[in-house]
Amino acid sequence: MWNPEVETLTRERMEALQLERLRAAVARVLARVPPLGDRLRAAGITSPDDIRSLADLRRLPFTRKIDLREHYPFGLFAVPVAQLVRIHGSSGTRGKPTIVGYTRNDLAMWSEVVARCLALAGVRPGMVVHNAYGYGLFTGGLGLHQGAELSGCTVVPISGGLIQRQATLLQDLRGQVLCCTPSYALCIAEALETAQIDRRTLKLEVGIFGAEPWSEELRGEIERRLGLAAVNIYGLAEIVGPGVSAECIEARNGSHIQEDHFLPEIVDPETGEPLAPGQEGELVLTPVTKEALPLIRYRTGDISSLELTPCVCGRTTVRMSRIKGRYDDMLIIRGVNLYPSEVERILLSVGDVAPHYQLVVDRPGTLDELSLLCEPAREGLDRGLLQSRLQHALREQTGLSIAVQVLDRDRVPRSEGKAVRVVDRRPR
Ligand code: DLL
Repeated sequence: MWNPEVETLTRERMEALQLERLRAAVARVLARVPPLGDRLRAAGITSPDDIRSLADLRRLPFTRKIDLREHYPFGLFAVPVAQLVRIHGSSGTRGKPTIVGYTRNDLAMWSEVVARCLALAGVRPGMVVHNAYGYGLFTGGLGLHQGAELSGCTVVPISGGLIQRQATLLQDLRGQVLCCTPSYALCIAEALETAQIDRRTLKLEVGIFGAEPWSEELRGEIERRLGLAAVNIYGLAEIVGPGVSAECIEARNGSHIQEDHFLPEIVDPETGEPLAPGQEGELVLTPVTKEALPLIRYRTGDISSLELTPCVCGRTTVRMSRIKGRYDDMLIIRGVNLYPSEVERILLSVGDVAPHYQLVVDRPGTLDELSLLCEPAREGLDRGLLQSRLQHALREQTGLSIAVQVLDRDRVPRSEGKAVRVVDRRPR
């Protein structure tokens, strides 16, 4: 454990720490972030003394991505731009990126939580970290980088791209920890196969994968092809970047949230009503120690649930379940709700299919139609048979008829960062 003192706190002591920090965050917002401070005052919160217990968190108004957009770029910052040490952005493809910023203390906190996540994943000081998350405005590259440096690892800052070089350098520099999106891990596996590099000659032990939804079935596929233990890491730029939570290598059953820094809640995505532990809904996070961007009750849009039962690893921190998808990425096809991650699960459980796929939604007439582009796992498979097996499994398990197109190998678009799983061609 990176920080056993915090990561094994009793519930009572964790909640006392959270309450103290929440009050400080509320004081900060009231004093320094006029748009959010006014909203707190309108909800009857005029001083941190109005927060008497953690239950009062529920009285506070939500913050959403739209608020960051409306006050783009610096309107919700609690410090002058000159006090920022770094600026990042969220990788949203729609419109302008969401801009976030960090003070020096924020960067130190971020490194600390990433170091905890690396220790969760079983990373030890001295290991070689091949960091293929993109460096730049995206938080993945630099976020993992600074956490791995703090952990005492040797970082190879390769970033994304130059896929064949990824394979060669992974072998030559003896990377033990691979950091990238799960979809890019598969591209690296393919590049190794193309370069005829036998994975048994590599030193890989652990993969730290996140930044996009992925299924348990994809975990199995990546582990088989790369010969490593794949661990899930979660985060978002608005809260800090990667490092909000990660799975422990012991259980790999839910991601431990760094809840002394990020207060988690699950709410009904439609009504905003709080939901009980175990219930699935939208994850809401309050980063209570951020100096530059202290958001209150930020609606992540991500669908998850919380788990408080003890974990075999000995940490006492709350765990969040694997993200099913973003609420706004949920497809509603003829009344049926469908997350792309569910399609991934079914696709990979059928077998004989490569783990690359894309869903295309169109509306040729009045009804939405969904098709699935995928590839056979290897040459020589009967594509007609594969198509009917997939269509059958998808209909059985989702209730929808999805037109499956089994393309030639390498025809489903690849990406070096987050995979594009849904192409929406519906007329707007
Ligand atoms: O993706 C931060 C990150 C970098 C996380 C590297 C993990 C590893 P954003 O670009 O702001 O930040 O995108 C955040 O990505 O709200 C989720 O929808 C999705 N996401 C991130 N991690 C996971 C994960 C980074 N492990 C958005 N599983 C989030 C599923 C994830 N979705």
